[in-house]
Amino acid sequence: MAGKSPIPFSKPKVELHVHLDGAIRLKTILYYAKKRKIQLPTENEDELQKLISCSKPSTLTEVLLKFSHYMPVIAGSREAIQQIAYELVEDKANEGVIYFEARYSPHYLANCNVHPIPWGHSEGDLSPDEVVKIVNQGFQRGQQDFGIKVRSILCCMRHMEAWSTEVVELCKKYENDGVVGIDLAGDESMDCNSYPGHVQAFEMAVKYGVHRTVHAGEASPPQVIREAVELLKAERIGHGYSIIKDPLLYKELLLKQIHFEACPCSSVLTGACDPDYTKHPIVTFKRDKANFSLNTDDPLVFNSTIHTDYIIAAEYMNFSEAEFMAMNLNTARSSFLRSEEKEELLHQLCKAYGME
Ligand code: PRH
Ligand code: ZN
Repeated sequence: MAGKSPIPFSKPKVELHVHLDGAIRLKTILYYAKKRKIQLPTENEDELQKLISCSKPSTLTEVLLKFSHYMPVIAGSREAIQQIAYELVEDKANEGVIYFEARYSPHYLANCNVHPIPWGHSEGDLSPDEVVKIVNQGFQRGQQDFGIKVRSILCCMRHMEAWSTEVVELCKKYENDGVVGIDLAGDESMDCNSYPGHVQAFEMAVKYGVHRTVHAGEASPPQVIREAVELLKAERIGHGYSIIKDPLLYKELLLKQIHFEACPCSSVLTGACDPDYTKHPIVTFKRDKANFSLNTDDPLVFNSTIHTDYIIAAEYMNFSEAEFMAMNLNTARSSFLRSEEKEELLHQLCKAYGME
């Protein structure tokens, strides 16, 4: 469908919502499976692609289960973690992204998980703290080699409240080493009515001056978005599509200029939104001049690049060149960069867009 179209926007882009562990190259997974002697159901790239990626609308729960096919190959390996970080910078540079914020769970990559499929295969005792150091090194090398800017966001996981305090402490510890924010990810379609552990961690984030984004309103009702903003003090919402079902809350968040990290391709393949892109909440966001961005989320799982999402926006949502530019400027303004760095990024974009 969208894959064969020409690139609709070739100017520099900013991306705020991409998961490092959802953006790994197939080749790298196969390489480390062989190197670490971890058996995958296949050694063939195309077959692995079929196994890992979603080609038709599914559910968020099903999509998240895809990660367990390949995460055992990467998690727990210092070398693999540094390599996926480095390669993501190269891939984003090739897509014309000049600044992005990549997110991941240090606990997942350290192999502390309690996933349905046990991951095992840790190289000794890799800690979440060391994972952050290693990812930072990969990003640092990537920034030097590919000339773009990268920052990271550390994820708390909805079902693992016990990790959240450590996540916010890591955000604080590495605030001068590329970590710019905290997130809450995972399966929000599960029953998570009360989450004092996350609330406490996000309160600490406010105290520490750590920026906050929360996955909400993807597979959950608008109430979860309200909680994200009111309880967790989120400045940005990951997805947030269900907001349009609550016009009053939507109006309130429009006034507050809360940023929605929208992911077109992901939103349909997770079953969050109707496959008819012409009726997508992003169309409403654009009409209402909401503050939003376009992102890939998990390009490995959705077999996509940022161009896939921009093509969808151009073909089905009528995005013009001027609207892509305005959206990217809002995206840069809503980034978690420090103010001087944000100004520099905005300046870089304006120059590339011929606005100064
Ligand atoms: N919604 C919720 N959680 C997601 C999404 C989606 O946007 N994509 C990835 N993740 C989770 C995966 O479990 C991944 O391992 C984790 O976030 C950290 O990147
Ligand atoms: Zn996400």
